[in-house]
Amino acid sequence: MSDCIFCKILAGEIPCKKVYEDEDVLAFHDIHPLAQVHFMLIPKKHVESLAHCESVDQAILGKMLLLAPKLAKEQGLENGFRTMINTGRGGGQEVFHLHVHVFGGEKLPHM
Ligand code: IU
Repeated sequence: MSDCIFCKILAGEIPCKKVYEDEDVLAFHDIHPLAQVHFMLIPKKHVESLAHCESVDQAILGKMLLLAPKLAKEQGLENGFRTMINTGRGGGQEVFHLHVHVFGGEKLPHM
């Protein structure tokens, strides 16, 4: 998707602070962190949102969720972390390329 900011990050056209990369997934620190540690996992395949995922995307969704605790631990989040997937404008999504937020560090407020 030529006008997608995360596809541009994937293409190396926009720099990012990389956390992890493999053939399917990229993880990088959020440019406007909302917690001491705040990074995102995105699929390399452009999928607009969780609501646009289909059964063919099951493996990549599972992969991102299984990577989240591993990467969180590597980022020093030994005591836990929070994941968030904003979906659609009503869900607060601003970048329309599926992403899983991971937050942690200081104790997060309950919500
Ligand atoms: P949201 O779930 O769509 O609201 O989250 C998008 C996030 O992408 C948001 O936290 C931004 O700070 C973040 N982000 C980024 O890390 N790098 C960018 O170039 C842009 C947004 I644009």
